[in-house]
Amino acid sequence: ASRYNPSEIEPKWQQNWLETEIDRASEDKSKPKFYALSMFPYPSGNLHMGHVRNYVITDVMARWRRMQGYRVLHPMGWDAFGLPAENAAIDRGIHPAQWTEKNIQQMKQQLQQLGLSLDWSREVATCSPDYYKWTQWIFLQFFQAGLAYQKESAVNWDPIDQTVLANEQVDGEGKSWRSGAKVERKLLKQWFLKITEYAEELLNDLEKLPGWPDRVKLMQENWIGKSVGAYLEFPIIGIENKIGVFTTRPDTVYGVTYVVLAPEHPLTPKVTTSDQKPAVEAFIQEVTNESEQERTAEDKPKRGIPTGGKAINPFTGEEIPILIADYVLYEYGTGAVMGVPAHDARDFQFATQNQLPIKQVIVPEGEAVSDTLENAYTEAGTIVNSGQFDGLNSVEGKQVIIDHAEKQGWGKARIQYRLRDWLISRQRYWGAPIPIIHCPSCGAVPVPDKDLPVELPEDIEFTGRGGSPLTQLESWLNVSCPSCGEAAKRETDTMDTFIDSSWYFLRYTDANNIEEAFNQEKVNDWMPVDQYVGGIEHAILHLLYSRFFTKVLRDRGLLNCDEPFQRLLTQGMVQGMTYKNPKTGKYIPSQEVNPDDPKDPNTGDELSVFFEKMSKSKYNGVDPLEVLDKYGADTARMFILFKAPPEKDLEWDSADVEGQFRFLNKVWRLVMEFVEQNEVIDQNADLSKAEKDLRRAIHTAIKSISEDLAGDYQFNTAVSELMKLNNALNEAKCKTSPVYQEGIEALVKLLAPFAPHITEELWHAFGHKDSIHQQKWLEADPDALTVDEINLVIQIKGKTRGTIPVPANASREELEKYARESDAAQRYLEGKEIKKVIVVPGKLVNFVV
Ligand code: ANZ
Ligand code: ZN
Repeated sequence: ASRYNPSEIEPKWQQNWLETEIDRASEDKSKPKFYALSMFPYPSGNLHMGHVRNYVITDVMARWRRMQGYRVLHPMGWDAFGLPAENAAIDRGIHPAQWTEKNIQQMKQQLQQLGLSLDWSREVATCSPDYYKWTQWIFLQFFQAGLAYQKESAVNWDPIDQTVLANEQVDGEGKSWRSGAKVERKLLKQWFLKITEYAEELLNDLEKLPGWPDRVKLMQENWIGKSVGAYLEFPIIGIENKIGVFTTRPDTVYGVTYVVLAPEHPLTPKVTTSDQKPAVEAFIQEVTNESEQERTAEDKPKRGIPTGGKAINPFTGEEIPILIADYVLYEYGTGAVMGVPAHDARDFQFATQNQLPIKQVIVPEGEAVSDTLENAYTEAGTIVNSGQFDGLNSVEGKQVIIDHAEKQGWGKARIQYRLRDWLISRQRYWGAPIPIIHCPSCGAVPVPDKDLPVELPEDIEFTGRGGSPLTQLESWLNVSCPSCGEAAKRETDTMDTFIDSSWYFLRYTDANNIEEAFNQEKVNDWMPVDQYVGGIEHAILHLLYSRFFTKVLRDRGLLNCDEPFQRLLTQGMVQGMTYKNPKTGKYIPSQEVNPDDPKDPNTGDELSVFFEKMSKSKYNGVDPLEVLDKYGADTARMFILFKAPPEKDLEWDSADVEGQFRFLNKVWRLVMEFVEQNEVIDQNADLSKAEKDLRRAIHTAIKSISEDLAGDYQFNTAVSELMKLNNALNEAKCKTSPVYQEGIEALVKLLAPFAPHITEELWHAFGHKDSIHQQKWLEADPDALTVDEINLVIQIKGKTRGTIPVPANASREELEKYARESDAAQRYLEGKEIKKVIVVPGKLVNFVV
């Protein structure tokens, strides 16, 4: 018989599928649609195991749905703008477009080796002008809707290279990746998208996503960060302005003993007295260079100083000091807080450090005010020391106090979100140019649709110095204003690459449209994505931005769905065996380690051995290409699917890879033996017991595998079922029966979504001319599942003495009769008196003697 040779059959079928375009999304509207989507890759040049896992998972879903009779959209593309291409240009002088194109070709070829059923006719690359024309057009949709605006915002500035740096280009010590200079913060006018306008809907609609992991929804909820409370105003002594604060605890307003401004708050210089001025200015210098993380770290002492200014608490009429402090963020709420040290942990720490008074206004129900407060009391309780509000429960008191404030003109109820507007400006070359022209008389003017795309100029020198290359190319920069015709300048910022990926799933529905971003009918036909698969690292930003885009485009009348991704699967990580020297902290490449006695080859130290996410720096990666070369794609797929449920981490284990290769070899031999003997004798008589047993095994496999796929995609148990079926066929005593043929064909069909190449080859070996991947998925026959015989256990005084086959539907009486007649009973009961007979239907009969 022929040998299973993946290196021969896999390329053959891959070629065949490409040529016959078998994976093109069908437009046959009589079929239900299924949109299966993997998060598209950044074209780094090489596929890693995380990609492989992601795409194989989606591919099984897509193939299975096709066999079930769906028309399936399963596309692929490239998230192709971004920093690495520009870094390559700076470091190696290769143009970002060339670098990217080369990587795409290489990775596409690698992807094709996996046997993925992708519709390549819809391939998109976000860096192609055909694509970013529409990215720009969509930006202008936002602009026209008032959802894109400019504002001053801080960037990382490299003072040596005179250029803006992305966060990734600033190291842990705040130094530039290239020049090593200490990075500064600099204010620049930049573009923002008003995602905050959709905060409430983005939060509420999480409820419409039962097919998303709870963990991801919770992360989004926290990111949006809704807080309910009040806006209150504190008059300032001696000047007209008031300090507005946002508080979630209006019930504590009588306990305010000071107010704090963020150092960069515009009122800071106004309230600062002349004697405090030098100290305040020095302090501002210091904190504005710190990152938000540094400023709000919980374990860090809260630093602040008085401004000398004073405010009035409108509720009490008391004079309170105004301070500035690093823990108050300018970007959140109003950039000012009312300090209530008795009831807020941060305020308590701050007041204690700065000798500010602490005044209790909430006590636990039924308790008195305590003399010394060791810590802030942050729970609910009874309001005290608060004039007319004394005695109220603090939770109910909130609204009462807000109502009072509103009546007096001191404030009102307010909802606050953590979510901030999305800063989309990047001072880089390799991104979609923001299609705006700045005119001295007209201001920011959109580039007219007919002039889109604003293409990236090609003849550019990449030095990494002197700002974005776009700011240096006069010929590109200088244009006339589309509105008045005067000399004007192009916007030189490009868009955050997260914009490109916020709508690519819409483009796939109509990827070759040159008239529109997408046709409405097509987008409404395919959307929403039925199943999205990707890494948990995108749980927040990418998914939130995509949801935001979908809602805005819906509100512009361009599509009609509220949520882009119906179901989401976040696949687990692929982990590799990792060797680390615990003394030096160094990772050791596995090739240098003897697995039976793991020692550091340099120092001789005993190594610690564990599984960790594969990464270059840990030398624990497995190259997908090596596995494909050695075993082929089908084995790699089977291993990945079998080793762990898709959402769990997966430990790479070469012995298990080998195991799957052996399994596929067994399937190959079994099927080929059948094909070569090719004698099926149709007796046309009642099925024998062996045939019935085999039929049951076949239909049990169909049922279980279908359920494993339909539920939570439990591929691992589905593969176990396939192995069981293979064993049942192997051991079957009826190899010339039509039932055996049924079983062999079922095995091949059920295996098809998992191992597409070997099954295609075997299917053709049966003599078929069409593709296995266009066959109908099998349905379990309920009749075949019924068990008609069971093994009844015979016990004497609880001890098992034998088993006998009996009809599965036998009654209690019949069971007892069969049992009494059995050899075992006859032998052990001889001459004994039976005191009691216990019958457990379906299981056993126990004689008590
Ligand atoms: C007085 C108060 C008393 C507060 C109390 C809390 C407890 P979340 O839930 O995160 O929205 N705050 C407001 N703006 C701030 C800013 N820009 N920087 C730092 N802190 C700020 O938190 C809202 C609370 O955080 C607000 O309620 C305010 O402190 C503080 F017993 O006001 B609270
Ligand atoms: Zn103009």
